[in-house]
Parts: sequence; C-alpha cells; structure tokens
Amino acid sequence: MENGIHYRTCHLCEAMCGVAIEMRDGHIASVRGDRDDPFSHGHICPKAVALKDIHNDPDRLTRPLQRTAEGWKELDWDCALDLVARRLHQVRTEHGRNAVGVYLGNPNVHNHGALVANLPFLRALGTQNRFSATSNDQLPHMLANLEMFGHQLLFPIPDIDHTELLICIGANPLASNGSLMSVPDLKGRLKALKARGGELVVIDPRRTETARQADAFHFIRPGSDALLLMAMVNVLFAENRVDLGAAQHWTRDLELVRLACLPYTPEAVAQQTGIEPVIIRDLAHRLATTQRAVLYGRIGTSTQSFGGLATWLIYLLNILTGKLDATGGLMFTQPAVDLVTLGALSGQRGHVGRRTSRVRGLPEFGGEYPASTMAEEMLTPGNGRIRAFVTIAGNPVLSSPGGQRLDEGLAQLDFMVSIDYYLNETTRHADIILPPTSALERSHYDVIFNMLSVRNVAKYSEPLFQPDDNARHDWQIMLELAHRLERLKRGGSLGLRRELGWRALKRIGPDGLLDLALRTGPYGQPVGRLQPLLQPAVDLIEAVLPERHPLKHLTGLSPLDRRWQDLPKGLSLAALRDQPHGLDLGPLRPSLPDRLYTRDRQVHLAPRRYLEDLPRLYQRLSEPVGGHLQLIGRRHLRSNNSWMHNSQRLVKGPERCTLMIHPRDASLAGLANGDQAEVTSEAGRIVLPVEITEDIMPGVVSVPHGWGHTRAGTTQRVAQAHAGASINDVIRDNQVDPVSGTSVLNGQAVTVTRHANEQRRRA
Ligand SMILES: Nc1nc2c(c(=O)[nH]1)N[C@H]1C(S)=C(S)[C@@H](COP(=O)(O)OP(=O)(O)OC[C@H]3O[C@@H](n4cnc5c(=O)[nH]c(N)nc54)[C@H](O)[C@@H]3O)O[C@H]1N2
Ligand SMILES: Nc1nc2c(c(=O)[nH]1)N[C@H]1C(S)=C(S)[C@@H](COP(=O)(O)OP(=O)(O)OC[C@H]3O[C@@H](n4cnc5c(=O)[nH]c(N)nc54)[C@H](O)[C@@H]3O)O[C@H]1N2
Ligand code: SF4
Ligand SMILES: [Mo]
Repeated sequence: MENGIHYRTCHLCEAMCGVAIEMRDGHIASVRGDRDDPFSHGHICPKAVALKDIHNDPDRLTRPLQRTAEGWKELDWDCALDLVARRLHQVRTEHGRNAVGVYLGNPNVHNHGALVANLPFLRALGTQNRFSATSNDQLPHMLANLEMFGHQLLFPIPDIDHTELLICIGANPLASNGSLMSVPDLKGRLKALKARGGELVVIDPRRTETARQADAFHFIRPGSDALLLMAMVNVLFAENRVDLGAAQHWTRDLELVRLACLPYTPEAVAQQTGIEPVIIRDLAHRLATTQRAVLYGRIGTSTQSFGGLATWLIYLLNILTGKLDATGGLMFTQPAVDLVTLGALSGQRGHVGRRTSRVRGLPEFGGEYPASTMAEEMLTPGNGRIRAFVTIAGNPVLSSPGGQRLDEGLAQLDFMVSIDYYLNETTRHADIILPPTSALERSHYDVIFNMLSVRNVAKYSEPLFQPDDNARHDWQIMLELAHRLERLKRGGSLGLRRELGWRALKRIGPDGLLDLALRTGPYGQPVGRLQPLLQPAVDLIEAVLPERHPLKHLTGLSPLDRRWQDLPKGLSLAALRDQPHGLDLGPLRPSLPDRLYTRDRQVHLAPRRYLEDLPRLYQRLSEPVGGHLQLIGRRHLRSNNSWMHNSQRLVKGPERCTLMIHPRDASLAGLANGDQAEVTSEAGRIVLPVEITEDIMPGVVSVPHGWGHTRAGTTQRVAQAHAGASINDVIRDNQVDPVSGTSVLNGQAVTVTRHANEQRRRA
C-alpha cells in the first residue's frame, strides 16, 4: 500500500473498532483509532496496535510445514495441499468418513473468507465429527434463539445506547469489549448511560472492571445464576408485575412459566446464590419498573453447569418485563448481509439432538458435537474413532477443557493438519501446517459481528498488504482442499459442470460473494440489467455449494425478502468501497413478530427442553453450599484467548496469569502473596502465582484461559517467556450442561494448596 493513512476494521474482538493505519515505505508507522468511523468514533483498545505485531511477528509461519524425522520441513503449496487431501481421503476410505474430525476455532468468525469456505470444506470432509468453539462459548444463546425464536442465529442484542438500566450478569465487557453485543467504546457508552440518568448493575463472582463502573454490584456463587433468575421470575408473578407489553400478542406458554417458578422464592435461593432476598426482589422490581431496561448475560452464565437454563431465563425475564424488541431493551439487528434470512431460506434455522456422539451420547447442535467430547472420541477404541484431525484457526489444547487428554488424543492420531499461522500447543501435533495470509493481507467484512451489533452498520476494509504469490488465504486453502477431496471422492474427476463450478467459486471468492449478498440483502442495490450476464456464473457456483448453503439463495440476484421494502437501498461492494470509514445504517428497530421463525410465529416461553432440566435445578436448591473452592475464568483487555501472547507490547507488565483468591481462602490454604499455588482436579494440576484480593468472592478462585505456553515444541518465543499455566488443564471435560452440551468452564471444584517447592524455599 502507498504511503498515507488506510482505514480498516480491527478484527481481533467483537467490537469492530475502526482503525487508521499509517503506512510509510511499506511499513506500518502507526495504528490509531479512526475518528470518522461512525460506529467507534475513534475508540480503540491496546490490542489494536498488536495488529502490527502479529503481521510483523518473526514467529508467524508463512510457508506450509511438514513434520519429518529431521524436524519441520517447508513444502510448496501444491505439494502440501495434494498430500493433505490424499491422507484425509485415505483415512476416510479405510475407516469411514467419521474417522476424520474437525475443529473450527474462534478466528473463523472474524474472517468472511473463512466463513464462505467453511461449509464447502466441511461438506467435502463429510464427517459428523465436527467441533467448534461454539460449545465452549455461546451455544446456550443459540439454543435459546432456536427454541424461543425459531432460528439459531436470531440473537437478541442489548440496545445499550437507549437503555436506562443495564443489568450485566456473567459478562465483563470492560475487559472483553462486549460479546453478543458488538460495542466499541463501552466505557464511553456507559458514561452516556449515566449522563442520561441510567444505571448499571453487575452480578458476578468477581468484582470486575465492569463492576467498578457499576451503581450496584452483587457477588453471586458460580453456577447458581439459574436460581437467582428463577427467583426473579417468581417475584414478578407473585407480585403481579408480569407485563409483556406488545409481546403478549406473540408469545405462548406463559402459564407454564408461572408454574415452573413456584418453588424458587427469593428466600429459597438466597443461600445457594449468596444474594439476599431483598436484593433479588429489588432486581426484579427495577427490571419491571424501568421502562427502558435490559438484562444481559454472557460467558459466566453460558459456560457453566446451568448454562442452558440461565440463558433461557435471561431471555425470559426480558420478555416478562416487556423488554424484548423494545427500545432500550433486547432487540434484533437488521444487518446488510442477513444470515438469518439466508439461513431460513435454505432451511437452515438450526437443529439440536438429531444424533448423539459415539462415546458419551452427547447431542449435536447445528451439526456439531460438544468440544468436551473431542478427546474421548480420539482415545476410545471402536468403530468411528477419530483417527485424523483438522484444526482451522483453533488452539483447543489450551482452549478446551481437559487439555492434557486432548494432547494425548492428538498425539496418537494417524494424521493431523492445521490451518494456522503459529506453531503452538495444538498445531505442534500436526503432520502438516498450512499457514494462511495475515489478516492485514486480506480484505475484511464482519458478516457475524454486524449481526450482533448495537447499531446496524456496514464496513468493508481493503487488504493493507498485497500477499506474495506464494501465500494463500484461509478461504483459498479450504476451497483447494475441498476441491481436491471432492475429486478424490468421485474417483479423480468431477465432470465438466462441477469442475467449472469449483473454478468459478475460487475465482469469484469471498468478495464476489459478499457483493452478491449485499446486493440481494436488506439494503441492496440489485444487479438489475446485468442479471442475465451474471446468472450463468452464479448457477455454476451454486452447483458446487452444499445443498443448504445460505449463498444458494443469491440466485435470484434481487432482494430476497419483501419485509425489507421500506429500508434504504443502494448497498454493494462498490458502494462500501466508497465509504472507507464505514456506513451507519441506523439504530436497532422493533421487528417482531415479523422476524420470528417459529412455525406458529410466536415466541415460545417454555420450551420442553428447559422444563425437562428443572428437576436438576430443584435438586441444586438442597445441595450443600461451600465445602470446596470453585474455579472461574477471566479475561484481560491486553489478551485475546490463546493466541496473542506473542506480542511483547501486550504481555509486558505485571504477570497476568495468576490465581485470584480471597484472603480468607488464601489463609486457609496457607498462601501468602508471592507464593505459587498448586491447583488440582482429576483432570490435572497447574502451578501459578497467587494474587490475594477481596475482589473475588470467598469460596471462588479465578484463572484466565489461553495461557500455559510451556509445552515442548512450540515456536512462539515471546509467549514462552510469559508462559503462565492453562486453566483448561484442570477443567474436566466430563462436565457439560446437559441441556446444551456446553462445557462447564466456570464453577468446577478444585483444590488449592501451596506449591511444595515454594514451601521448601520459604522454609
Ligand atoms: N477455561 C476457559 N476456556 C475457554 C474460554 C473461557 O472463558 N474459559 N473461552 C472459550 C471461548 S469463548 C472461545 S471463543 C475459545 C477460543 O478458543 P479457540 O477457538 O481455540 O481459539 P483461539 O484460542 O483464539 O486460537 C486461535 C487460533 O487461531 C490462529 N489464528 C488466528 N488468526 C487466524 C487466522 O486468521 N487464520 C487462521 N487459520 N488461524 C488463525 C491462532 O494462531 C490460534 O492458533 O476459547 C474457549 N475456552
Ligand atoms: N480482551 C479480551 N477480549 C475478548 C476475549 C479475550 O480473550 N480477551 N475473548 C473474546 C471472546 S472469544 C468472547 S466469547 C468474549 C467473552 O466476553 P465476556 O463474557 O464479557 O467475557 P469474560 O470477561 O470472560 O466475562 C465473564 C464473566 O463471568 C463471570 N463468571 C464466571 N462464572 C460465573 C457464574 O457462574 N455466574 C456469573 N454470574 N458470572 C460468572 C466472570 O467472573 C467474568 O467476569 O470476549 C471476547 N473479547
Ligand atoms: S476493542 Fe476489539 S476491535 Fe476494538 S481495537 Fe480492541 S481488539 Fe480491536
Ligand atoms: Mo468466544
């Protein structure tokens, strides 16, 4: 790129901040916030500068690598892609298609190219053994979307800019910058909330960065949220405060909810939750009586033993108090690329429990099994055992529970390939690593996060650097592999039409498809008179897309949904290119019941799946409280899951991978500041420095995830020097929320002692 300022969206987290990158002589001179970005108004966080560090990182891989007896050897692309396709094909012909497993990691959703290529690649693999970060993350939300609104992708988003009360439970957006709530500059938005007289309430086992900004903060015992939320529902009914507002016309099964909540009075749940009945009543009253209010929950309420119920109850409380689809409440977006509509048109609203996993019988969701079952599917002998594995932008050894078992499973595979640009804890097990271009070498459009955003926005970023001829994008790697696998499946040749289809798909690529999706979307500029010319190409591409690929519905090349008639039009890729700072498409607008996808066009308040889990919740009421320490996670502004610890700029400063523990518990364990603690469970053992603080609830300890860069054979040098320990080495993979199959990443019992070596040293 030429000298000067180039504008982009930062793709690192969900907030979609606009960055202004100054280029000088082919190098990045500076990264700043883009003041003219209509969504982020110049806000960035410290990670934005790491965009430069990742791009320039000498440890970042740029050529395919093959493991050999003499160590890693570079391969050329064709050779590597042929080899991978051949080996995968071999495993599936010898052992059946389910003998190949695949894990899709978090960065896929920050990459529109990868999203376009994921489905054709998965179809070419043809395996049912699919896994992703979803089951360590937002699965309970997707389940509630599906069960209550009829579509797994119809996420309700807090209308934070117009609310007067935000109750935040199990989320720390000041560190995470928001999740299922794309919201650049949360701090600024909270300031504005307060300036208009609004309030923030935080409920969390730790007094977090977000809690420090709150008007009220309450500790809650990990995993007890469903009880608190049930009690709030109970209060609403008991005091006649249920008022659905407009929703009364499009909701059903209110009576079932009334019955379900009867046992859960504030008094009944007080001990389990650690929250006083007066406070529970007050929370319910405030939500009911504040006209513009929203209850928002994330990782802490979703990746825990009652993740399914808690997430359902969060949605439910918003509905019972008239906040769903209401300004300042929980609303739906209308993104320019509307995957909700595209999915529905292709019969892809989502599904759950159509089949169960081989070893533990856990339910699939959207065609994926829970990540918690990956290791045992590799390690348990029998028909259908996973013998070959593919990871795409994921580091499950650090990010999935039972990290050590996963290490074991990956180590004994017949074949493994990783599409990733680091040789890290997971990819070190691969036979072949295929490194894609860096994010700054590709264009960017947020297909997913525009769907989750607190305003409707759209922005396209050009590549900042031209990749060299010897580089491949994620989408190119996946489509090349898919094309080869399909050929092998059909005995080596595909026939003319399919062959042309693959070539057309690879030629048009994600940006071409993005253009079509924008044009046929809610704000689209139809292709008009060019349609007859384009149609044959679109037909060819269609022929090679999986049966139910959402993009199949671009065929018409004209707007897909008549409900979009009154939205402003004119969007296309060219139109976005003309707006390098991005476009504001307006605030969230009420859209129910039109946007519902349930058969009866009603919101289902009491899906059976949740009611069936209530006996387990009821049992929890009488379980003994305390007795063991509960482990929870945390995030830090300068870190991002497992893969950004190789930037010196981000890891410098005080050690972040510490065990937070309350002074009472520290003294019980004989721990003093400066000590090393040993945390153990049946899954394993980690050692890390203690940080004694009253900010954590007694009975609870906290460790951030994504650390533990101590395993042999990785090449991230900065990360190794700031290794930390991996929380997922002590989190068991045998605990999942039975409703959704989500991993229990928060609230598991652990034992904490002083590390023996340390004891000796001090003595
Ligand atoms: N205990 C505990 N565990 C957790 C969580 C928790 O709160 N507590 N959080 C969970 C959540 S929410 C998530 S989303 C997961 C995330 O866990 P994963 O899905 O495993 O993702 P990351 O840890 O972010 O690892 C990303 C990988 O992708 C690579 N990568 C980065 N960018 C690209 C790219 O553009 N292309 C390709 N091909 N590779 C790329 C990186 O090198 C790295 O290897 O962790 C989960 N694990
Ligand atoms: N800086 C940074 N930003 C990130 C990421 C990152 O790693 N670093 N990861 C990104 C990803 S992939 C995601 S999914 C989002 C996640 O975004 P958030 O959900 O906001 O992430 P966390 O900071 O993990 O917040 C979870 C909170 O839940 C609390 N908690 C734990 N257990 C319980 C419980 O049982 N009940 C309640 N009520 N609370 C509990 C924790 O103390 C913590 O404060 O962040 C994204 N943004
Ligand atoms: S908040 Fe997220 S999107 Fe914004 S600059 Fe930081 S990492 Fe990038
Ligand atoms: Mo996540």
